[in-house]
Order: sequence, then structure tokens, then C-alpha cells
Amino acid sequence: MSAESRAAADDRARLLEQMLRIRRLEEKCAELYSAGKIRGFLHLYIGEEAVAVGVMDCLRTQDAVVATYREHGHALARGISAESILAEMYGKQQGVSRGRGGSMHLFDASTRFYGGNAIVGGGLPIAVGLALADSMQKRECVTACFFGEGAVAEGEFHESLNLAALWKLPVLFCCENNLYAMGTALARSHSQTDLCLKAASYAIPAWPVDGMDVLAVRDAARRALLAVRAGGGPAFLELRTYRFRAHSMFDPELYREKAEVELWKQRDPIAQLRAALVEEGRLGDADWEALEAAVAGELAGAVAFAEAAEFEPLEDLLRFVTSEPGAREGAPR
Ligand SMILES: Cc1ncc(C[n+]2csc(CCOP(=O)(O)OP(=O)(O)O)c2C)c(N)n1
Ligand SMILES: [Mg+2]
Repeated sequence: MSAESRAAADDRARLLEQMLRIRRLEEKCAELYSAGKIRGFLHLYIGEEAVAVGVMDCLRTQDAVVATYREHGHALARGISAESILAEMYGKQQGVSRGRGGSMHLFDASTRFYGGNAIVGGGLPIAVGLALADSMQKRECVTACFFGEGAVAEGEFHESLNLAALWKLPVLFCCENNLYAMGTALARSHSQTDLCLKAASYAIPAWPVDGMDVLAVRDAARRALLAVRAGGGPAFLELRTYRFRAHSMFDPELYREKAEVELWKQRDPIAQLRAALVEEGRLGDADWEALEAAVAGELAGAVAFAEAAEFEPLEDLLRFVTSEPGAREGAPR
């Protein structure tokens, strides 16, 4: 095997590992939720991992990221530790948002990860504001904004895309089209289901992408980011994906057929990439088992960390209601 092809295989194995880490973390979250360790809302990204991993692989440390309430995978792929993500879901003060945000509000200024947002479409104006601030201060960076196709029906989507295009702001809009907004199928709430056309109507270049193929996602993100970084203004990716699990932990899934879910599972982004590497003779059973064992060990450590972490003392309850200088210093990543 040439050095070049070995490097390409290693690169894909790295993406596979990242997707697997997200999958196993979220499976663990579901387990901990059932055990009553994690409370409140919990939205799993299982099935959609290729989107966050593919896009995030093209970002630089100085770039900003804005996500939704389905953001565990984005946070992990951005480099926030599983320890501080899990501690956050436990509501512990060693959590990435000091236990004050929970699953939907992972936030870490040190990695420029600006949430986690419970409001559908709420991240879009924040992303445009971040990009405006960065460009006014002549910082060479991009804001990647992830949102579901449900947000496309919100006014904030249209205001944000209009201003980003008008002011030529460096935003990569990443629309995670998983076909449903809670129980509402795309065609039930959108008169125009071709979402790229909506972005194009604001003069934003837009591409549909196979969101179940991490390499396709990364290629598309690379191409789009090249144009954004060159000062061409925003770009839009419609990442066609699917969530394998329910919308949240309280969803009987009466709005879709089991057969449809099974069909999409055949395109599982992790299984697809694993199979490709196996077929090329670049991933054996022992390699896969070692990978699984490493991820399991890492997650066991993260659970132990969250268990051992502490709740904020009651007397701190009113802290951060107004901002405190340096309040984030020393918080774990
Ligand atoms: C402004 C607003 N309206 C309604 C809700 C309730 N809600 C929570 S998630 C959701 C569906 C959003 O779907 P989508 O944007 O496609 O993201 P997905 O859950 O599929 O990732 C809705 C309507 C909300 N959180 N915010
Ligand atoms: Mg959706």
C-alpha cells in the first residue's frame, strides 16, 4: 500500500471513529435517561452523525459554530470532551455550561461553540451576528450554522439569509433535512420542498448533499467553505439525512412507517464507511473491536466523571443572572 493510500485510509478511519464515538455516546445517553440519571429533554442525533463530522472536519479552530437542541454530536466533533458533555446532561457544575443548560444548551466559548438552542430557528440570527462581528473586526473566520429543515418555515430563517447575503457575511448554512420537524413531514409544512431554491432566492449558492455519506458531506463543505472564505458571502448546504430514533424521548412515532425507518437504516453512515474500509482490506474485525473497546473505555470514564461531579451549591443559584467578568475561566472543556 502506498503512503498516500494509507494516509487516505487513516483519514477515513478517523472520521469513522468520530461518528462511532457520537453514536455510542448517545446510546449511553438514552440508557442514562431511562435510568433517571439524565432528565429534561433529550434529542438524539443517531443516524445523522455524518453531517456534523463531515462539516466539522473542514472547520478551523478560529471558526464559530452554532447548532440546535440536537447538538451532542456537533459538540463532541468540535472537540468538547465527553466528560463535560455528560456532566452537563447530569446537571453538574463540571458540565460544559456549569450544569445550567442541560442537553439542549451545550455552550463553550473556548471552542467557539455558541450553543445549543431550544428555539427552532433561534441559532440563525445568532450565527449572522457572530459573522457580522467577525467581519467587522476583520477576523478571518467562518460561522457554521446547523439547523433542521423545520427552521426553514420560520421567519428568522428568511431574515437571516437575506441579511447574510446582503452583507456578504461568512456563514455556512447547514440545513439538516431529516424530513421531519417533530411529527410534521416536510411536505405538510412547506409549499416548496426544494430547500436549495429557498436559499437561491436570496442569491446564496446552495447544494443538496447526501448527508448519510460523510465523505460527500466533507467534500461539499470544503467546496462551499472555499467560496465563503474567499469573501463570496454565505453558502447553503441541504444535507439530506434521517434520524433513526424518535424526535425526543417522548415520541411514539406515529407519523412515519417503520419500513421507512428500516430503509434509511440501510444507509447508516457508520455501517457504510465501515463496509467500504472492510472491502478495501483496510479494517479487519480486530481493528473494529479495538475501536469499539477504546470508545467504550472512553465513555465509561466520562460516565464516571459525570457521576462523581457535583451539583452547584444552592447559594450560587443567582450567580450569572448578570454576567461576571471571567466567569468562564477554569471551566472544563
Ligand atoms: C420557535 C419554536 N417553535 C416550536 C418549537 C417546538 N419544536 C421543538 S423541535 C421542533 C421541530 C424542529 O424540527 P427541525 O427543525 O426539522 O429539527 P429536527 O428536530 O428534525 O432536528 C419543534 C416544532 C420550538 N422549540 N421552537
Ligand atoms: Mg427535521
